[in-house]
Amino acid sequence: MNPQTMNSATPLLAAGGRPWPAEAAAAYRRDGYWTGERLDRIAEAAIRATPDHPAVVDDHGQLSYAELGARISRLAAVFSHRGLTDRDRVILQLPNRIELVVCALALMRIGAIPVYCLGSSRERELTAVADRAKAVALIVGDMTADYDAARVAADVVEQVASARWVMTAEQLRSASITGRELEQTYRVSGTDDIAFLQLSGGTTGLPKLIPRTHDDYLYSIRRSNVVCGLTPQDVFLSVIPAVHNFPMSSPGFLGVLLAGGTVVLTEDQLPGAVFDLVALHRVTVVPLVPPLAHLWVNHAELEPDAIGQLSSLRLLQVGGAKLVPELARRLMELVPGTLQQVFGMAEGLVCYTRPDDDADTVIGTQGRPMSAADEIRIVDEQDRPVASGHRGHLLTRGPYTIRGYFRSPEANRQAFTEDGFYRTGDIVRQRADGSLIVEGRSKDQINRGGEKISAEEVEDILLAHPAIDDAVVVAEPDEYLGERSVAIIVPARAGTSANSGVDRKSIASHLRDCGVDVMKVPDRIETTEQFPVTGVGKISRVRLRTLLREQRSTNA
Ligand code: OOB
Repeated sequence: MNPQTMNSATPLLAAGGRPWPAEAAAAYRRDGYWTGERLDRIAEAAIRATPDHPAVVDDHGQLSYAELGARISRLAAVFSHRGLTDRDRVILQLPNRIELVVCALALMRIGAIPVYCLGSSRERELTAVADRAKAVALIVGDMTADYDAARVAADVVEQVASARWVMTAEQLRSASITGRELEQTYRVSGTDDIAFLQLSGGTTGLPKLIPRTHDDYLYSIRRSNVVCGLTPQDVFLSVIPAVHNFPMSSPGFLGVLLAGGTVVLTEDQLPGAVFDLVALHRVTVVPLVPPLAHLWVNHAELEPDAIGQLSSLRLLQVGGAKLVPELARRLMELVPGTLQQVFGMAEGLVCYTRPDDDADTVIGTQGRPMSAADEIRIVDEQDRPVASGHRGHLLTRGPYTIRGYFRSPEANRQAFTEDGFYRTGDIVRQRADGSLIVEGRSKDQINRGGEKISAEEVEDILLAHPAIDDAVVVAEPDEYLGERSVAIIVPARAGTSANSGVDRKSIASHLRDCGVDVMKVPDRIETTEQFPVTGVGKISRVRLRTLLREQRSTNA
């Protein structure tokens, strides 16, 4: 059939956004960062070298490398038969199960582009994302007691013109194909084109799409493997949803497949069950977000005998949100010598503390950029570099940091400098040794235990409520989550419309009715007569946060 060839049409990356300038791309190739390999071939070396070694294990079964290779080829053929082809975007909303890995790699094998969505996404986000990506299909998880994913996906197909069909995890598992059809190869675009789209945590009304190429993503994985010292003996456990960039590529399940190790995926986050899994599979690497790390130390305090179950660990990674030094210290005591802080973003840049760093660095910093080619600028409000060691806005550019979101010219003007630096929205300080300390954030976002929520997105939805005149969503500190979301609402004036139903329950059910991600429902709702404003008449989020703090301390 078709030989694998470069497609002559304009790369989708160029059509849908901003690729790296030709000069930068040539330099990244020349200097060996971009190697022209395909992401879907990431397990190829291990498939050949150790076909019988366990590749992926989940709560229901496992696949050896040979079986993984065969499953990817078979599913690629199934997809091809269903009419999927190069550059077709496919929404992928699958839990931590073997199908996620097989499906993502099978889509990429035929040049189709997975668009990773979180399990908590509901109709509103799925529709918006499918629409922006011009997705042709949705692949979703099995029906659960409280969510009928296939029905919601079918509704999305109704609403989005480009979308044609839905497949469930169950259908993926039972899809069959004949031997002859397996022989085909596929026509795919170049490795400098989009491999997949990831959702940005977002600061705008709707999530933006992050286009990652085969070349840039493979480099970030290869480099992560070096920094983290991955070997075929490593056993990696993903407790956090594997569609997040952190457990996918830092070094993540993809790094482990590249190294020929074993990936364990679980849907159970309770520390008792997770500790059992660590002991059972002799897990060596686990990425956690701070709330899960919290659960781990609490569990170990309640059940000191359980600590022995963690003896195989060599790398306990914590990232996605700020790890406070107190929790870092407790983790150091729980599993000495294993803690690694990871500060990264789906847009690119990843920083790690290194296994041989001293305790102060591991406890007190979020690590340093992983690549010598990562360019860092720390600037003031006018984009001028701050004095060394001072805090400022973090900007970054490099061989695996995107130059633009997919089809978002407006957002790109704000999120990138003219010379291609990404404005991370993080406020950092850099030590003389290059280590970064995350000190805050300038973006309007709530980091709810690693899950990012755009304040503007939730505000827009609240404003559609008939009993709400105005709404602002801000973060407030939470002992367990780090931050939680508070909506401050100006109820509609009595007489103009019903303002009786402005409590969390009615708001929560309003948001659910709108098909909003369950995670985005505000943790707390407050009402006020009017908002404090800044000198230029804008709503002051800083003042709001202070007011909330005052309110809490008077209530306490
Ligand atoms: C990771 O990626 P995203 O895209 O979900 O979120 C990125 C943002 C960063 O800009 C920063 O605001 C925050 O999450 N963040 C951290 C952090 N790690 C991420 N803030 C403080 N300390 C940290 N260690 O979250 C992500 C992607 C790859 C690797 C690790 C995390």
